[in-house]
Amino acid sequence: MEIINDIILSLKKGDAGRIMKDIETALELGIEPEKILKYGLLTAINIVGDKYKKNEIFVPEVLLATRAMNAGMKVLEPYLLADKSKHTGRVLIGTIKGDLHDIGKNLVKVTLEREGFEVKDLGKDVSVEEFIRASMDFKPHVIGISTLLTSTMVGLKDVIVALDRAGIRRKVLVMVGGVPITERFAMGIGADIYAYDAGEAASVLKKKLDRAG
Ligand code: B1M
Repeated sequence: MEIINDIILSLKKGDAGRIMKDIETALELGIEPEKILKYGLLTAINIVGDKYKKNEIFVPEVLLATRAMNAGMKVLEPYLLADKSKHTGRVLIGTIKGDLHDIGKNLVKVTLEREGFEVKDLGKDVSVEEFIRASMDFKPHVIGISTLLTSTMVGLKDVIVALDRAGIRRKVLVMVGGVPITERFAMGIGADIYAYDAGEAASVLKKKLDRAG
């Protein structure tokens, strides 16, 4: 579809103004918001990721693409959100200290909110202490920790150890995810849930919390 290609092109160019208009047009044409996200924004950011990996583009271009992604998400988000009155549970989420990647974490947040979870987002570069403090205040059913860098993976375990020391580990489920994380790694550090992507995060949490009553 032409408008989807326009969205991909605008994101690749990092044109935030253009992408907002493209998304409005796509919505006016009656394209489902989920399709705009999947075939437009996510396809485009993955293309950007591949080019970055192959050194065909560099950090400034990725930053522009990120800005466009965020601008697009701002337009799309209200259409992705469903009725928030059906609370399924409380989730505290953040990207671990040292890691500034938040696009995927934001997507997990929106997807969980869509499914009725109340989500408190601590943002990116979140320290172990911030996770513990917020857990005590917000009393989440689930703590979600994201990371995209291999160098910050160890921080996920630090949060789990600190939760244990603070005496709250058994009161919460810990979910981890992000590009370098595997099921094996997640279980190895003592997490309860590994989710490959936002959709899986929502479906696994729904099942787990239903079972917990
Ligand atoms: Co960075 N970066 N980056 N980057 N960046 C990666 C991650 C990298 C894989 C690129 C590469 O080399 N191929 C590489 C990491 C290599 C590694 O550690 N093994 C990398 C690097 C090296 C770096 C820098 C070190 C580069 C530099 O400065 N030399 C630097 C680090 C800065 C820092 O964090 N301290 C850096 C910087 C940046 C930008 C700031 C330019 C920008 C981030 C902007 C932002 O997020 N606000 C950026 C970007 C955009 C990327 C890539 C290109 C795209 C990431 C993305 O947003 N994907 C990325 C390459 C790639 O991943 N292909 C790359 C789209 C997003 C929807 O997917 O985040 O995977 P993703 O999230 C998915 C799943 O992973 C999962 O669900 C999400 C949605 O379905 N998921 C969870 C994520 N979190 C979850 C949590 C859960 C459950 C599921 O539960 C809690």
